[in-house]
Amino acid sequence: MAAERTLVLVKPDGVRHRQIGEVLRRIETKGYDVVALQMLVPTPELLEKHYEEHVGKSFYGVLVEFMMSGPVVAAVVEGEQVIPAFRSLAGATDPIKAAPGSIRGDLARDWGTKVQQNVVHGSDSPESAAREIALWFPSL
Ligand code: RTP
Ligand code: MG
Repeated sequence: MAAERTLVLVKPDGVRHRQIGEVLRRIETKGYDVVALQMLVPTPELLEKHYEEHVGKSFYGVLVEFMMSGPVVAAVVEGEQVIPAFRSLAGATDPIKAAPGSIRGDLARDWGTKVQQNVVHGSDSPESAAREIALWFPSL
């Protein structure tokens, strides 16, 4: 099967807790390639496009505020079935429910009422991946 690409974000909580290397290590150990990488504080405009499916939901404001609370590391990761594989590495959205062994299950620190502080983002479909990679890496 052909290689595919996904967009991974290490969210501000992961950067703050010095987990960039640990997240990238898990990706590389699994056999995937990091093919593009950058660190930035996202703008509201970028986040509105990135999270277009969530605009208007009750948690949207809290999510955007959190995502702008510090730098984010954005990576394009490549390999066979990397979109579902990274979702599996990341674990469930809610860090409380994320299994031990997963990135969120092992690394999330600011859990409790803060579901949004779940260390990483990963694209959820080939369509989302293409859209998100074009947003975060327009030169690719
Ligand atoms: P992601 O997009 O970050 O990979 O996470 P996901 O697919 O597992 O979750 P999704 O439903 O797309 O939600 C996007 C992010 O919004 C935050 N969130 N907060 N009820 C809440 O307060 C709530 N629900 C979701 C999380 O940061 C989630 O990752
Ligand atoms: Mg999502």
